[in-house]
Amino acid sequence: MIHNSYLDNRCPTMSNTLQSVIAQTLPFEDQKPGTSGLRKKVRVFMQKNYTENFIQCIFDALGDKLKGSTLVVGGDGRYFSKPAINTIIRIASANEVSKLIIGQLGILSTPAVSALIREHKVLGGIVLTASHNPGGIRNDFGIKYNIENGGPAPDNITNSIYELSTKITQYKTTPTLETDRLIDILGTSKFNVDGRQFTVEIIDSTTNYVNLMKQIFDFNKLRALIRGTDQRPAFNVLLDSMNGVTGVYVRNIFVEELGASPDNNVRRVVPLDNFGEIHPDPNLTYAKDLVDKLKEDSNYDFGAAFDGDGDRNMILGKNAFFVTPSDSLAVLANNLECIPYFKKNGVNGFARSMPTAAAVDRVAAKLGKEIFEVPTGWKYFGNLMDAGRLSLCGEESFGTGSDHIREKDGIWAVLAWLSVIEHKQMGVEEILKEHWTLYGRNYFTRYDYEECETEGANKMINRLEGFIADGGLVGKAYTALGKTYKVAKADNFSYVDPIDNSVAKNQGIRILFEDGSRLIYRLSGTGSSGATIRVYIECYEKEDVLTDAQVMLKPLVEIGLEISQLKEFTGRNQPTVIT
Ligand code: VG1
Ligand code: CO
Repeated sequence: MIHNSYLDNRCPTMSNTLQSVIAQTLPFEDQKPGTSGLRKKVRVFMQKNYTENFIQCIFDALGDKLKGSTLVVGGDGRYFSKPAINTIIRIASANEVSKLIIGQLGILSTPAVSALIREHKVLGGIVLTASHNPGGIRNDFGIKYNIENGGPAPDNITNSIYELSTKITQYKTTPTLETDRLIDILGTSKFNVDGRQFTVEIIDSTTNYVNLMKQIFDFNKLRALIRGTDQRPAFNVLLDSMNGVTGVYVRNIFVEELGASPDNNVRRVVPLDNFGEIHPDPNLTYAKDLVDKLKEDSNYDFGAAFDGDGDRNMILGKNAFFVTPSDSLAVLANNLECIPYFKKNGVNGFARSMPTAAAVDRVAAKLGKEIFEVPTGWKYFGNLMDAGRLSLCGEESFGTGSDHIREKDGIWAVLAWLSVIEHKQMGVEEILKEHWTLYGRNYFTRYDYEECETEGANKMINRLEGFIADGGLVGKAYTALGKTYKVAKADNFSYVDPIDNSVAKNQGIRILFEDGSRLIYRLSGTGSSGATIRVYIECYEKEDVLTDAQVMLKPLVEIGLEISQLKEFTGRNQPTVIT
């Protein structure tokens, strides 16, 4: 941490007035936010006025609330973050924002931004990340707006940002506001812009978040687990930040606070602006490196990886025993009482995104809790949390979180898992087996076909929609590898928010079979080029809980390919990623 007193002298008197100006611009056609913000190649954001336009549109969408407001700004530190933040500073100052709270060097994980918005009770925040998408000059950048509850902006706001972006003709900025090294150094700088005071506060990236985790979890118990005690050996973890933003939080929480070894218990904990050229997505394909390490070294009891911006997590047990995110959610739901936060606040309902396997539904039924099924994307959980109906939720895409913030939270998920392990004094695999014995097992896999030709992908989805429209699939039986599945229902998922009654339509094609098995098809809303098709496959077994998931799901996978004719439409014989 570097404190520098010259900051106080930067703008010593209000007499040094800076003038904002109005810059002329033209709209871009492609600024429609996807599942989680606007994500494009860095070079797209680098175009003249591209970033400026989008920031101005965010501000315009906020209307009068913006004047005199405070916003949090930060991100995963990927390439182009700094110039983007400097642009935000200048445009915010000209648009009558009164203060920006910015993570030092622009570093804040997505969950940390959410926590800060809530802690300081400010209007919202801007998150600079393309999350799990690769970074660096040839890869992706992203901008996302979060609202006052700390969560991603809901559809009505992102739609209005997009509407504005198609018409924008000018933006306001303060070109003479000196941003050089401004975000590098902790401290507060005050500027006078058009006679108003404009404040930039650079904060430590981890302090607030670490304090929040300390309030939620029992750090003494977790420390004893990780360090070992006279009675018990250390529980040997390996946490992989994949060169993303969680590195700073992992070092602070796990190494400094909980006593993990900086050499043996953590890896890739220095955030890099290109993530060291890896794909910072914690799954079996892109975090294979970690999987291999755990397979090679059976001294490790536990492994976890995080994505670029720190909201995703993958949980592994000894020998890389893989926990599906759907199972992870169910296990946590079943054991929340061992976490002080829930002991204190109680447990309201649970929720999952529609494609997420229904393991948590069984826990909810047993515990007598409400369960919600929402569209893909964390923004759909926020209203339920604000209304006190939802405590824990997750997505099959390696997202897990609770109502402590309004984003999914990778570090939180690992601390929650370690709390359960400490409480039960059992390993990951044992916990899963116990869970499956009690509840049965929802086998789940997802096939991703990344960057397909858009035309073929759209045709495939259109054809499936046609089947739904004419009701042709219902009642049909499909057989593969000796197993037969009969279609009970087929639809395109639509959701009515129980709190504000807003409607989200066309959220994924669902083919539901008589025995409860499901096939789901959707197009990704986070890619930056071509079309990524996701196929989600799920079945439930009450007794047969120890078969390999890929073996168990093989017949349904074949049926899924047959119904969709995916190979024919995309020319792909294999998925890019299987999780
Ligand atoms: C994907 C996941 C979705 C997740 C979203 C953002 O969206 O499927 O569950 O909420 O990424 O995650 P899509 O539209 O590509 O399927 V992250 O870590 O980018 O904030
Ligand atoms: Co993410």
